[in-house]
Amino acid sequence: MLCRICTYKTKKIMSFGKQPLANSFLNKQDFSKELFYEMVIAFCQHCFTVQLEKIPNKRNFFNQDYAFASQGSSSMMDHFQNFSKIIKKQFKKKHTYFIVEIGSNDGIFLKNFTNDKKYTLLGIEPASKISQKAKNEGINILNDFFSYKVSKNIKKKLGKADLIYAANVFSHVSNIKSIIKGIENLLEDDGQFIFEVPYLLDIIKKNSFDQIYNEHVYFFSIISLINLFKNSNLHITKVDRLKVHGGSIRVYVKKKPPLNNEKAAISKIIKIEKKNKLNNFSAYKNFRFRILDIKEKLIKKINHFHKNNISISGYGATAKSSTILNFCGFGPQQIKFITDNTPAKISKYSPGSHIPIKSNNFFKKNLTDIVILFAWNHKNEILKKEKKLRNVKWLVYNKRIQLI
Ligand code: JHZ
Repeated sequence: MLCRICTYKTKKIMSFGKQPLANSFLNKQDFSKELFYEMVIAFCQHCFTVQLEKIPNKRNFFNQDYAFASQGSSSMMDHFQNFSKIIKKQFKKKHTYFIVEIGSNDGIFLKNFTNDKKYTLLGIEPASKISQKAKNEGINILNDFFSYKVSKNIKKKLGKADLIYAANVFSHVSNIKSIIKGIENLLEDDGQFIFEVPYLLDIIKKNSFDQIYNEHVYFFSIISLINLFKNSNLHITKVDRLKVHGGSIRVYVKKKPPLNNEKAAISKIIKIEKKNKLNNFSAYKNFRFRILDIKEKLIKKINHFHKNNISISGYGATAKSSTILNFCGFGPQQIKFITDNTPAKISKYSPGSHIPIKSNNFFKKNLTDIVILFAWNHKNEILKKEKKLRNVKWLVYNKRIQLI
């Protein structure tokens, strides 16, 4: 395929076989209508972007029925509240500030600004049901996808934005150039575009290949992001590494080029990326090898448990679990159920693998010998919450298959 960023021919890394839409939880009667596609990742040797090959149309999944709700995790609530404090400290000079969030989900970030009139808020969120929670908090929500066209309408009605924020959204959109054009158009000259995405270096180092699913079109390194912004009037001025989602980056983008000290800090990160060969196909060839190795070991382990009547459930019906379950071919024979605290997921079935999703109450009443921690990125929060369950063995699988 041709690279979506620079149009050079990409090199295939590997296929994960037929995969469903990661967040499309189903009712039994819809099993036969389920949509599958072949999930392939590729690397561009010219701009160094890792990306999915063909993906289904985003309107098939980022729609009114989209199930993921950010406020299901208290540590993520803390994360966004802490970031809002950083922004509030910066926003001291003017009387009013206009904050736009692309992909505002249930309002987890914007709700931190609602009690101060100096902030004008706008969330842009195509998942209308999930966005209702934000609307209930009085946040102005536009149920649409952000694009250049949408940016023009917003600018006309509300003016230019001081902050455009996008958490776990920027790597989700294949038409990323329209997003960048829209940001350039909507952003104040001294404004900032700040985004957070899972960091490719962490994915490679921690072997967290289950971050690969239909919603994540791109897997960014700083080297690739520099190439992405090259043809725009936007510049990366700062990068923070974050612990969330197994390792993410928060990238600060401005209309002004970075200062010398900012440039030096970015160069340091690029040096680390080059040391880890993120600009070289060899890193991805090794990644593929490790993924296939874990797959084989995980299948062996789960089949061993199954044969020996050791019962298994899952914790967190994450988007990530969809990749693992369908890649390994697991179903309700091996994994009895997955527990999740999201009302829109409970009583439905997992995409492709058709494992029942159950409440936390059900989980506690039907404890299994082994619990696969599909929400491994929330490990501390979950183990703390469930610390009374002494006989349960938690299984994690990315780098090494381990019982904890
Ligand atoms: P979590 C989603 O991925 C999709 P997922 C998306 N593409 C993305 O980029 C990331 O988020 C940011 C549940 N849970 O955060 C809630 C409990 O049941 O790993 C969630 O369904 N009990 C936008 O789905 C799931 O686990 C708990 O105590 O991989 C966690 O999903 C906790 C803490 C969570 O994201």
